Amino acid sequence: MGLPLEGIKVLDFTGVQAGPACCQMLAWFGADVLKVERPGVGDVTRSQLRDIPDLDALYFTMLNSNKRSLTLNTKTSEGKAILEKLICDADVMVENFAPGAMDRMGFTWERIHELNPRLIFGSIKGFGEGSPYADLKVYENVAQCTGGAASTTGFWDGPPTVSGAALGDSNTGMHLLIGILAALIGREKTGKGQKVSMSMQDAVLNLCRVKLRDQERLDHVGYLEEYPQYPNGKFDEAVPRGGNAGGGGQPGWVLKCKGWQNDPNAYIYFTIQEQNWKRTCEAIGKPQWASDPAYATARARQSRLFGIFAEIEKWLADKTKYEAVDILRKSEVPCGPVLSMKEIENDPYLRACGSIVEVDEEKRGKYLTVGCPMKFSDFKPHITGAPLLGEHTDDVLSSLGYSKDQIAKLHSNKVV
Ligand code: CAO
Repeated sequence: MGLPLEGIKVLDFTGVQAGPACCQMLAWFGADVLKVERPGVGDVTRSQLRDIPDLDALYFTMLNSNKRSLTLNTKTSEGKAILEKLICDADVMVENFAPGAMDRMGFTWERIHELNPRLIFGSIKGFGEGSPYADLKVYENVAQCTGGAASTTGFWDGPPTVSGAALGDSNTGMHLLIGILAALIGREKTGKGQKVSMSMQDAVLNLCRVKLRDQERLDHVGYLEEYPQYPNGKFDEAVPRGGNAGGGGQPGWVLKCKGWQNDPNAYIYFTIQEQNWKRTCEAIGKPQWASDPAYATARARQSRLFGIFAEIEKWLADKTKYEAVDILRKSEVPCGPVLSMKEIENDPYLRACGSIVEVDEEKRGKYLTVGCPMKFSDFKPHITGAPLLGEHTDDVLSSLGYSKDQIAKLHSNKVV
C-alpha cells in the first residue's frame, strides 16, 4: 500500500521541537508537509547547537526530515496573501508560536476557520487557554516542572529534577499528532475541520498519571508503601521523589554491575516480581529466601528492600550488565541494562528495525536520526533529509500561480 496520509497537505508553521516533531511524523506517514519559515532566519534550530559551521544543525535536521521549506514573511501584506492561499489549500495547519503571535499576525482561529472550514488547526502552547500561566513562553523544562514530572523525579534529598527525555517537547508533539489524526477521522464523518489545542503542561501531566494516583492514595492513607520512604521515612502532604523505585506494584531499583566504578552506565534495572520471587531467589543465589518468612512475601520484604538490593549487588559484582541480564532472563526476572547513548547509537537491532536510521544529505553527508517508533505491517516510513531554508519556495509559489517575474519581485522585497 501507499502511505496512509498520502494526499494530506500540512502547513507546518512551527519551530523548535514540539511542533516540528508532530509535523515530521505526519510527513513520515505520507503527508505533504510544507514548513513555513522566516526569510533569512528560518527555524531557530537551524543554527542552534551546530556541530559543523554554516550547516543546518542536527537539532533541525532530526526534527524536519521529509518536509519541504518555504520562506515567507507573514507580517507583510503579500506574505499574508500567500499564507491565505496556502491555508485555503491545506488539510492541516500546525503552529507553536508564543501566545498571541498568530492573532497578532492576523490569523486567529476564527479567521483560519473562515478561510477553510475543512482545515484542522493544531496549536501548541505551554499552558491551556484560561490557565493563569497562559501568557508564558515555555520550553521543555518549564513544562516538566509544571506538569508534575520534576517534583516527582530525582532523589528525596535533592531538588526537583528534569528527565533527559523530551516530555515537554516531542511528547507534546506526539499528543498533538494523536489529536490531529482523530480530527482527520472526524472530518471524514462531518466534513468539518476543528482546532486541536495541546498544552505542554497537559502532555506532561498525561504521562504523570501514576503520580496523581499516588497523590490520591497519599491523601487517603498518609503513606505510599512502594516508595523508599516507607516504612521508616516521613511522608509530607505531596508525593515525594522516589529515586529509582518501581512506579507500580513491583519494587525495583538501579543496581551496580561489574565495572561501575569506571563506567557511569554499568548498571541494570532489576525488578522484584512477586509471582516470580522463587525463581528470582534461585537466579541470584539466595534460594533460601523463597521460603524464609522474613523474605517470602512482598509485605515481609518491604522493610528489607534495600538490604535485598545490596545483596543482589554483591551477586552482580563480577558480572557485566549484559552477563547479568543473560542470566536473569532465563528466570524471567524483569530487567534490562542501562544503555548509554553511545551504546544506543551503535545498537545493531535498533538500526535493523529502523528505530535509528542513517540519512545521507548532500551537504552534511551521513548522520543518524531517530526513526519511526511505530512498526506497521503494511508500510515502513522512508526517512529522507531535511530541506534547506527556502529550498522549495519558488516551486510552491509557481504552483500557486505566481510568474517568474512576480517571484523575483517577492524575493527582492524580502517577502520570501
Ligand atoms: N514571518 C514573520 N514573522 C514571523 C514568522 C514569519 N514566517 N514566523 C514567526 N514570526 C514572528 C511571530 O509572529 C512573532 O512575532 P510577534 O512576537 O511580533 O508576535 C515572532 O516571530 C517570534 O515568535 P516565536 O513564537 O518564535 O517567539 P520566541 O522565539 O520569542 O519564543 C517559544 C519561542 C518557543 C518560547 C514560543 O514560541 C512559545 O512559547 N511557544 C509555545 C510553546 C512551545 O511550543 N514551546 C517550544 C517547545 S519546543 O522546545
